[in-house]
Amino acid sequence: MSKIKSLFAREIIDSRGIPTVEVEIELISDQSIIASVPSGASTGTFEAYELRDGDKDRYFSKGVQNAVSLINSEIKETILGFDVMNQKEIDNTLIDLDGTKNKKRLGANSILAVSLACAKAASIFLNTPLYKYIGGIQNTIPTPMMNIINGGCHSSNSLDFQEFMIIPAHFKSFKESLRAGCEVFHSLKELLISKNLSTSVGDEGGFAPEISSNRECLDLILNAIEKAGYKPGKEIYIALDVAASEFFNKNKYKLIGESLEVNSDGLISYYENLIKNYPIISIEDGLDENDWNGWRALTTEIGDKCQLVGDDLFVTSTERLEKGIKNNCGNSILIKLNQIGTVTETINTISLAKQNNFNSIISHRSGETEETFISDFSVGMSTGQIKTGSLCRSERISKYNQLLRIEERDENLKFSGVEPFDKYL
Ligand code: 2PG
Ligand code: MG
Repeated sequence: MSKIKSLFAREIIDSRGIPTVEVEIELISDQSIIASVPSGASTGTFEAYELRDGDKDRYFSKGVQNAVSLINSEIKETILGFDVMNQKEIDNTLIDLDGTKNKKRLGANSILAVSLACAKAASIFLNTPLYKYIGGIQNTIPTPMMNIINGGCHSSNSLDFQEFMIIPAHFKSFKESLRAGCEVFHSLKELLISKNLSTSVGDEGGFAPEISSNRECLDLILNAIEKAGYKPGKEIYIALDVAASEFFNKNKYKLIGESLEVNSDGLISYYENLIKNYPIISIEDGLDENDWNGWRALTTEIGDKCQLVGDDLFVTSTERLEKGIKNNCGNSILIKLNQIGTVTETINTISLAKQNNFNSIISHRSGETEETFISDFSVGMSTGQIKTGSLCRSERISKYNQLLRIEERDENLKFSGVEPFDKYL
């Protein structure tokens, strides 16, 4: 009864108006579900391949009709009749069918859409919430990282850093943490208005004011936290996604907004200074995706005081994470299902991180849909952290609202709160 009766893919659009893949699965039991995949802008070079049509006459080359037709032909023919309860078998079959190292033939977007749909279908078939189907018995609700100021390639302002986030950690529940985040977001809006700065938002719903200085941005956030009645560094922390690969060129980091051109050591000193002066407890992609020596130095210098997250560096791959662990590069990993392409491989990467005391943070992409898989996934995998954007725009809010529902329905779930950061405080 939990075997796949039919499978159908279509081209839909993401939150940026760019096409992405959606899959609909129907089981023999007549139950059906849909799942869709996200897409990034600041993609790491080593991510699994995202298949786009390249047809200049449609969506500026970004159509996904080829990916869709591969699902509706080859993939469908292969996995019709498979039992969705066998996620590993399905994922391994898809990986083998693709046959390339980085899923270049079928595209990670095609493969992941099917992989997600199968997991969702299994939970529907069992009449079990998705997070319970994915995870064990003792699950936690993640602490959110909320991106309230957008820079880098997610906005058109001149901020070098891509994301300025708040982490409302010292709260009893996700619900209270979310409320604090929203209140800070609104205070920040008022502050921006009072300074005649724009309150328009970037790709992930964070404000994108015409500011070029990182410190000015951090000061605004501190003010907004206080104005909302919270204590920065006590109740709410700050996190950055620098996305440094975006401004690394010929062994130099060029921070145009800051008029700064430095090597790895220079940038590490810059961070040391920042974390001394601001309650920053997490820095993501502080250095370039190939700067392993820099990452090792960064980790040696501040790895005991700050969560150092590899996103472009690790691309959710066990291979790259293993290299990082061996070489003392970073202490945490950002987890994006579409960087690797199947649910099974993503779970393997999270397990490797856990075994090695690395924190895992489940993450959205800058291009999202209404899909809320990552909310359930973060609870099911008990990662303790989720990064899913700002407090506006429905594709971001849908993830937070799903976490609210999960928390409300299951009183055994514990909010992770400050626990993931204990070791850095
Ligand atoms: C990141 C992500 C999500 P993108 O760099 O962490 O915030 O951005 O999806 O553009 O890679
Ligand atoms: Mg990132």
